[in-house]
Amino acid sequence: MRKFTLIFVLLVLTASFVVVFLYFASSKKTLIPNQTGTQTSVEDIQKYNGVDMGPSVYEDYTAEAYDEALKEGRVVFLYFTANWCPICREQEPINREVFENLSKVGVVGLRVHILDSETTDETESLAKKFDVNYQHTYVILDSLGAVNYKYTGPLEKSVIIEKILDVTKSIQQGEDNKSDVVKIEVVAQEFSFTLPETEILQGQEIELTLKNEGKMIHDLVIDELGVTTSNVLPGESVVINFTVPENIGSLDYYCSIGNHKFLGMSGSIEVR
Ligand SMILES: [Cu+2]
Repeated sequence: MRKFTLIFVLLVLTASFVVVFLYFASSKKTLIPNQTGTQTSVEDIQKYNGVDMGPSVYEDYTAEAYDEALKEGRVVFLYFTANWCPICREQEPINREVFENLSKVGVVGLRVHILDSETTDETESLAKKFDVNYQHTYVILDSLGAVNYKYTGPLEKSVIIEKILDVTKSIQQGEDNKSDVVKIEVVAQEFSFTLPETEILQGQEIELTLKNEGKMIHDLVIDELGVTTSNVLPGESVVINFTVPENIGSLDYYCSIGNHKFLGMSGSIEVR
């Protein structure tokens, strides 16, 4: 009977050790920062390659840098940190890597010291303003200076990038809505172009879609603007963007494939 109890106790102890070991192994794993980033984030960054919102910086907080960022309507990334804190120390290279990846999105990143020897009255009052009571806290402000994201604890690189891009994206979309780009669809066939009866004005921004509804390859060239679409296969379309010059009365266009131009694929758009 005693032997049986002993074996039972040993079994329970072994099981507990296994459970405790597994718990620590798994929790340790989640704390290892993801250095590679996710596919979505990389794609998001690539989307911004064409839209240069200025360089991003990551530096120590100064009132001047902070005020200027707010005045310019920049997205502001605040990392509240303490020089004695091991988690902050681990996050620092991750934060720096984030900013290396965000070179064109114009984010101002500021390292704000709290609860340590480098804390100043200014950094302390900034922490109070955003109700930050602990180090290793992230605060992201939108272009109006409002808190868009706040988190205390370690964060993976991909998550930080995602949170920052969420804010810059909404700004970018807002700007896109403001500019009134005129969209025109031109249909190519053998052997003619069909244009909508849209009024084109000097100085206007145009987004032109060339849709090939024919059976041959076509393109569209506007010599005055140096605009040439790629070759468009039957059933496919291509989009080009250009601005109509101020000093122009018409835009001549044609298809440069074979002798299509002389078979009827040319014309002139009146500009007012
Ligand atoms: Cu053609």
